[in-house]
Amino acid sequence: MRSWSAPEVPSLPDTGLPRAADPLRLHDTGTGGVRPTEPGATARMYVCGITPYDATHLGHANTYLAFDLVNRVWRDLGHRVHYVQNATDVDDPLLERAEQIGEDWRALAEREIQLFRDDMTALRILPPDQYVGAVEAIPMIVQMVEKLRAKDATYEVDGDVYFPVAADPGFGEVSGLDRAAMAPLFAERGGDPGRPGKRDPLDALLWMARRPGEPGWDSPFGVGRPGWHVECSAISVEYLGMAFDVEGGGSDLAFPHHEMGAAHAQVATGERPHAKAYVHAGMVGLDGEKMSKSRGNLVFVSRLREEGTDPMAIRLALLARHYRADWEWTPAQLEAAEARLARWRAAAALPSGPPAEPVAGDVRSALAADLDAPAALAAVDSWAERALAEGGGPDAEAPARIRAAADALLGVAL
Ligand code: 5CA
Ligand code: ZN
Repeated sequence: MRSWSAPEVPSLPDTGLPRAADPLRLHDTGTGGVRPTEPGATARMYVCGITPYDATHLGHANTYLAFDLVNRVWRDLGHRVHYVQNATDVDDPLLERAEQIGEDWRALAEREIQLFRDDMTALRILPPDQYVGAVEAIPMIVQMVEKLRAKDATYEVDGDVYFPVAADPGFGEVSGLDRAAMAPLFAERGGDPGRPGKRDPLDALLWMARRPGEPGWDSPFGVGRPGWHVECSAISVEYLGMAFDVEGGGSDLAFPHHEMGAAHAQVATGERPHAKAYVHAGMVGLDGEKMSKSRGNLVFVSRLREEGTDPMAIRLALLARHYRADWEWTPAQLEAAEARLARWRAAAALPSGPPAEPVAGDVRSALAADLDAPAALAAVDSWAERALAEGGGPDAEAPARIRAAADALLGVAL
């Protein structure tokens, strides 16, 4: 599918700022620790995309923004970034919503994906190099299920194909959960633990035989459609290979989604690990509940934009929270972000200011330490306050350098 258009990313050394040096450290869910990422010349990242049955809400935006920071920090360190994202453009919730509103499921998906692209563009989120829909990925998915079948890592229940989790000795390493913790999450997040005929309640659906009234595609295992986890597993391995640097998403994807995806990939290829780090953003809530399409308690990015909110203020409101925190959205946070944006813009428009080098250094070190965006914002705040208090400063290059650093590292255009 088409990705979206890339904003310009300034190169900070070109503006006279020194090169970045601190390697990016990120929290890995499986090991529970913060570790340095060690990408080669090209850093490789897969981030799970939306299921396009409703508009992008602030929870989604927060998750994509976290991985946008990863992308920006790697680029600032001189890496090329190979970034892949999917869109789950055929799955139960999409088909159910299409049925409910009497719209063709393809038209619904297409419309919501376009709205997502527009939201991501407005928020200046760098686009993936490959943006891949589940439907267009069916040949890769079928190939992965065939590889699993060749390794005797599939079985059938009434025409549906399952993956036995026992096939992967590393099962559990992605989420770091034990079976007691896995069971309720599996049931809650799209699994079918109680289905008669399964060998293990946790076994995951790879291919679902066509149901009446639903779409289906030809395959060596009959006409049907892919399970959810194998979609991301197949797409990531196809474009990035194994042992890519970061697999990302919200914390609700650690189990079962990323756990199963890794198990599929590891068994199908005979290599491990699927990703070197599994990185998860916290959940954004509203009124005491996780923001979710099924709960309907959503604040949409597109709605805020329609109301005239500056997307850079939305970006700053999200950056004010650490990406791994779970937090509640309130309108007051947007007001605070608008005030911050106005201060930054006023300071960056002055003819001079305090030197930018230490500020860029502080922003870089904050982001390199597991994406501490709140600390990065505080560094720019103190520069802006000094510049405004003094009506400028000794360095005529500083405002332009601060604008470049805010743009390149934080994605905030001043
Ligand atoms: N299509 C699948 C992934 S393959 C999916 O989970 N789609 S989604 O539309 O439900 O979510 C898209 C991304 O936003 C996922 O990474 C998910 O973890 C994240 N997300 C969903 N709700 C929230 C929330 N309330 N706060 C933060 N992130 C969220
Ligand atoms: Zn996914």
